[in-house]
Amino acid sequence: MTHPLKTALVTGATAGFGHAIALRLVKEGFRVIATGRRQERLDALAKEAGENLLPFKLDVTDLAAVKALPGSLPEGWQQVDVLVNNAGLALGLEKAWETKPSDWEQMIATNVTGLVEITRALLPGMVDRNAGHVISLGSTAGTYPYPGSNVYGATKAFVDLFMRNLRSDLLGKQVRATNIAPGLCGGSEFSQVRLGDNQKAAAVYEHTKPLLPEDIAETVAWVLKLPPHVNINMVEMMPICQAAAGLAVDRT
Ligand code: NDP
Ligand code: 8X3
Repeated sequence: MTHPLKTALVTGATAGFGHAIALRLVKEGFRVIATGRRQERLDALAKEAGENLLPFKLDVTDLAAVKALPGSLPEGWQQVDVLVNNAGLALGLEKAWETKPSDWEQMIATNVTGLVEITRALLPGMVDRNAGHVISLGSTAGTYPYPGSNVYGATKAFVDLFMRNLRSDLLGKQVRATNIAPGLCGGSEFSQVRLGDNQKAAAVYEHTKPLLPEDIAETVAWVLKLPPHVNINMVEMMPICQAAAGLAVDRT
């Protein structure tokens, strides 16, 4: 059965960008499948958003659960028109040779493997219906290197080219693909997760006015709202207090 409202599935909707995107899309008139690992957060979000939001526990690194989509969704929610690949994380800021192998593995499993497998699960339906939109959260870290970004930045560079390559495969189809690549953004749990320390996380945003999750949600709403013949391939966004500030030279 098709539903008059479009359905969006947002990964990582229990915090930060995903939470703001899920709420914004409900406001924009979508039915939203909000996913993440923390059930109590999903339940709270469902209470806040009302009947057009379905909380659905999903760990994107659980490949059996990801591959079971969309058939594992409740009846009436299986036609996903918009996929927002937002779930992701950075772990640590150590130099490459000092990092924990498990941190690299988790970033790759979440930001790369989870993202491509959920896309593989939901894209065929969009192609069959010849309508849909895949939006992924990349990062400025996928374009500009910085010390300690090593595998995190590389996963986001992967997202950029994966989305561009999707566009190539989708040529001739009415399915859109967009990479949204923000820079410094506060108001989420990103730095707590990365640094494992609330004080260190707060210091990242000291004396700055970073982007906020609502700015990302606004951008998602904008790319979705454009006429169907318009595809935004990539959006790179930074707060005004941030810029790429040149190459470094070792003068020791
Ligand atoms: P948060 O840490 O606030 O949110 C991350 C979300 O991802 C949470 O909802 C978390 O939910 C979910 N998540 C993490 N691992 C998994 C998993 N294995 N399965 C399902 N969900 C998972 O971070 P942000 O909102 O800041 O980041 C969102 C995205 O934007 C990420 O991809 C990040 O890399 C990217 N980004 C962030 C920037 C920033 O400065 N904040 C800038 C540029 C890009 P749960 O723990 O409940 O599973
Ligand atoms: C998050 C932005 O600069 O911390 O992707 O890598 S940054």
